[in-house]
Amino acid sequence: MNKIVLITGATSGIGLACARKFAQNGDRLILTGRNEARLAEIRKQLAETGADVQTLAFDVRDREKAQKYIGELPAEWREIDVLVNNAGLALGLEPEYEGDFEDWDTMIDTNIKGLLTMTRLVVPGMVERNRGHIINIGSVAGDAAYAGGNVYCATKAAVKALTDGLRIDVADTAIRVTNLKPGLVETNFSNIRFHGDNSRAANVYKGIKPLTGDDIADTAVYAANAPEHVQIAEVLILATHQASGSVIVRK
Ligand code: NDP
Ligand code: 8X3
Repeated sequence: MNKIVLITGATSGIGLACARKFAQNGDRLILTGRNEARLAEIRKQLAETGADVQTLAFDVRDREKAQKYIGELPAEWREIDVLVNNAGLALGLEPEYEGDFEDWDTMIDTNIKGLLTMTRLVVPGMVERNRGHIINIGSVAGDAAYAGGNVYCATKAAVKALTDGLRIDVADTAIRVTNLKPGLVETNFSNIRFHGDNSRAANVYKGIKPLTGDDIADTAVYAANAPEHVQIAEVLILATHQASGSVIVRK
């Protein structure tokens, strides 16, 4: 059945790939991100393929704006079936004792508090309708810390705890809750992590064939379309030559 899917951070990488795959699946999309011009461009491209797309430009850290935008959705867009909590980032790879306070705040405010805000705003409607699916983009980084990953890993461990907690809290409803945990995915992620140092970012994917946003989006669409009695609770997706957050074999 054709669903309404809200994706945070849909302007790039995994979020954009999810937008394209859900659109191919015939779903209606609410795409969010901070970059309004980029959102408009994506909306236009998807509309040309026949997709029905709404865009909302806001920062997930801005609780007031998030509340206003979600609250003001027109009636025909209010019944969100799938929430993909994807917006997130890593900043820095320093040892914990040398980390940057501002980077820490940005990661915690986006990856944890932004995800919580969106969950708090969207899930009550799902509970009321006894229908819905929350797909949180966690990470292999949430399973075990790696060198320099400290605060980023902690935010993704929090995503795991919040996803598990939400699954418990809605277990008496028909709502499903999924934690999708990618490993190395080549997106804008490392450029952001290294504050625009593109050659350092490129090194992250040297000697290994990384995952793509599409690889992750395929699983998100699969989980959202599984039979109603099937809850894909958690999926760890790694590149073939990656065994964990810190074991990567480069050739
Ligand atoms: P990208 O940098 O390519 O995309 C990140 C997206 O998040 C962008 O659309 C960006 O949009 C959005 N975003 C960032 N901060 C905010 C904010 N404050 N408010 C709203 N939107 C925001 O990276 P990925 O696609 O790789 O990352 C997506 C998710 O996947 C993240 O949660 C990341 O932690 C996770 N992940 C990534 C992995 C990887 O190896 N790439 C592996 C495991 C998990 P805009 O700038 O327009 O706001
Ligand atoms: C992103 C994956 O392990 O490269 O969450 O930080 S990792």
